[in-house]
Amino acid sequence: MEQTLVIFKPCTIQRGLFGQITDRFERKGLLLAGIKMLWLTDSILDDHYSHLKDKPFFGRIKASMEISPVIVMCWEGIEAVSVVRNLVGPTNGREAQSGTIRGDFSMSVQENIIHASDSLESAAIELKRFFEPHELFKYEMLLLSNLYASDEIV
Ligand code: IDP
Ligand code: MG
Repeated sequence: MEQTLVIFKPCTIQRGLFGQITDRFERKGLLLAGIKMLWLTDSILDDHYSHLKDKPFFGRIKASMEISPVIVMCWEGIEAVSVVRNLVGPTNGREAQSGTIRGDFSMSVQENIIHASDSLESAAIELKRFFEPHELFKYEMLLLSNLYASDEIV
């Protein structure tokens, strides 16, 4: 099973969308392996968004991510990284298709509701950035045979 990191951005906490967005992951059939609330700092964001450090809007993105605490989650499932990215939709909320989280809840490129890891490699790095091993829970999903065929479960 793959695991992926999701961050509920400050805009989502401020707008009171925690429940509605979490519902998307639960109803898809993903397993919640870890969750916590924390305040992001410049140094975490310098690592987390290092691919954007030369962009003129880098300072603005960091400021927007530090307005309120965020909620970080680890979601687990078969091909969870791409499944979650597809649930989230593309970066620009105005261009994201209806039915995706960004398409349904965002009008912005920056204030786009959540972060989700973009590959298995970045998921591993990002999960380590936000969770200690003991903060990620291994438990059986009792509905597994209702969610997957037996040959899909490895
Ligand atoms: P992603 O979140 O869809 O993976 P990235 O390119 O990794 O997109 O960018 C990280 C975050 O930086 C985006 O979610 C968005 O909040 C912000 N961002 C990216 N590009 C822009 C931009 O052109 N203007 C403003 N904010 C941006
Ligand atoms: Mg990204």
